[in-house]
Amino acid sequence: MENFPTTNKKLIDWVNKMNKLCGPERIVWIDGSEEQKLTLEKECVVSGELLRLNKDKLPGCFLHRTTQDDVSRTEHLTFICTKKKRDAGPNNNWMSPDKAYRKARPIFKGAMAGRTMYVIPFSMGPVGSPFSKIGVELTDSRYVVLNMLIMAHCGEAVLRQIEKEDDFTKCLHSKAQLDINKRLILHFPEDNTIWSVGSGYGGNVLLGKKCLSLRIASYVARKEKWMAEHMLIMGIEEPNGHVEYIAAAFPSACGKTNLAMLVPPEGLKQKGYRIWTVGDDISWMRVDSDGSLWAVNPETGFFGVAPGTNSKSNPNMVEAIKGNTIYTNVLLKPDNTVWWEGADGEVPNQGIDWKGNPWKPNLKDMQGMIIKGAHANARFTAPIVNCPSASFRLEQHHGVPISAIIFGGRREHVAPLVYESFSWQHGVFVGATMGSELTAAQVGKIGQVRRDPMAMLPFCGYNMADYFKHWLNMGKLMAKPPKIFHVNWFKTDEHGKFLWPGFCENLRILEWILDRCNNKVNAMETPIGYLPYPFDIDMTGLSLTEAALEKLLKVERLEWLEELKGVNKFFSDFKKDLPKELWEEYKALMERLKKYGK
Ligand code: GTP
Ligand code: SPV
Ligand code: MN
Repeated sequence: MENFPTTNKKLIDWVNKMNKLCGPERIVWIDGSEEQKLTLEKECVVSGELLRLNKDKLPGCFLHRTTQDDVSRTEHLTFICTKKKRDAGPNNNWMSPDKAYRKARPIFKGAMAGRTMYVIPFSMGPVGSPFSKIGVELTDSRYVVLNMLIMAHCGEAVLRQIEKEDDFTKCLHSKAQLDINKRLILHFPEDNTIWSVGSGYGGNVLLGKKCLSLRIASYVARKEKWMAEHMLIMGIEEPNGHVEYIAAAFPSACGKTNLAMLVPPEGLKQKGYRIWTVGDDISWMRVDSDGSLWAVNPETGFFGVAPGTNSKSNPNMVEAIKGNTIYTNVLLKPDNTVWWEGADGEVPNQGIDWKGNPWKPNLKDMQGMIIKGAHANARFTAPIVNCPSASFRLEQHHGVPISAIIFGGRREHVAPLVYESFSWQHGVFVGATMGSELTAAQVGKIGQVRRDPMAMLPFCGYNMADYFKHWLNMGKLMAKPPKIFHVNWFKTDEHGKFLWPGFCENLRILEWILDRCNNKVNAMETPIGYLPYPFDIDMTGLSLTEAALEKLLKVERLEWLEELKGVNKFFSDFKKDLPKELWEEYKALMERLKKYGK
């Protein structure tokens, strides 16, 4: 038997069992040391898994290319495996645990032959915080190890914690043959287990992220009366030093990362705001003894979308990815730096594209389509501490108090720029009825609208009817629940152009939101909720026509009535399981709309 650096029987038995199944040549335990990391990087460069980037311009940075059919999460191959189908709900693909293990076992069988199996003990949340959860990921991918070292607390300290807690999520990953026909992302909430095979893409293989911190965590959170959400967390500091925190749920590639680290726009600068980034993707929240909702970000890194990231859209991120960053599926420039569509500077006149082919601008494929240098879902993995706006409260075991929860989708029409819900229950309805157009972050037809409640459709590890009930119940546990808002940065005019400039200018809307939380401004009552009076949004330094603002803040009765048809269909899928409060809200909204503007 191997010499294991732990005495925890559960861990030893499980590693031995998986070792037998996957048949690696050897086992290496990840200790979290710099030395081990450097060794792994060197091995990756030799094997070709990573390419070392320009040491002067991008120190400690690497480029990785995935296979061409492994560039985003594969939701159709992702399953929740509970004994009862009902517990997974209509929102998930379901397989019985027996069947799932039976299906995956032969794919894992001997899959690590000739490879090393890495054992990564990791903690989501600060090690030892009562709020944190521990996992151990077994993987045959060094790329996964190096990414996990950025995204979570890994190594020795976590092993010691496992000895105390005697509990952890069992996460097994093998890239196997990277065969999409033998790819499965399986969650067994009843066994506290995740099995992922046949992929090398972030969301499918960094098992601490979506798999543990959202799918498994949401399941656990309901039982333990807390919340695991697909939300950014940010602090907005006023000139007097007071910081207010908000959490916002937008679907994948809809602007969480951008908002979480925005730099105040010129026009608002003299007000002296400062933004603190706590997290850009996941928020774990619980009710504290003060009756408010407190949030922690369980991650230590960003796994962000590269295309569109530049000094104008996100200057803090541009700083954060200058060192110790892993780039995936971006364009390689001749000087060993990287580029993507919408990056700073000029378009390079040549390079190697994300597929590894020679590239130059305006190159077309067989169908006459322009070939992109970077994949639309190309990503970077960077430590949060690299970010100039990183919050000083990141490692605090207690988290930060949340004043407002914001939902938002990518909608050309229907949803106005911002509105406030009437109550917690109405806010839950607003979140539950969210819709968004598909992006490159998931496999599917880009642009198509789908309902994505609380931006959790792909990430809720159980029946969403129960999830909505849980949200309603959480509201009752709070003496001071956050107010709930909805935003839409993506409304377009008749030519399909965005009406709202977005990005840093979004602070103007956050300002209104906080003013509402602090009872500083009045608002207009409409059927869908409270909307701002145009004069309550600070427009200093922004040239936006009155007509555009009016359009952004318009509630289109007919569009909303049409929208409700989609909501009705979505709710009906949950049959009698859907909480009656949501149908009540649905009917009340319908009534208000019918009377509106008549
Ligand atoms: P995940 O990491 O997939 O969960 O996504 P995310 O929600 O963090 O998305 P991100 O911030 O990376 O947003 C990516 C896309 O949204 C890019 O194409 C941005 O250009 C675009 N985007 C972000 N903020 C805005 C905005 O305010 N207005 C507009 N029009 N586009 C935006
Ligand atoms: C998302 O798709 O919401 C992401 C990227 O944050 S991934 O980790 O791949 O899911
Ligand atoms: Mn995400």
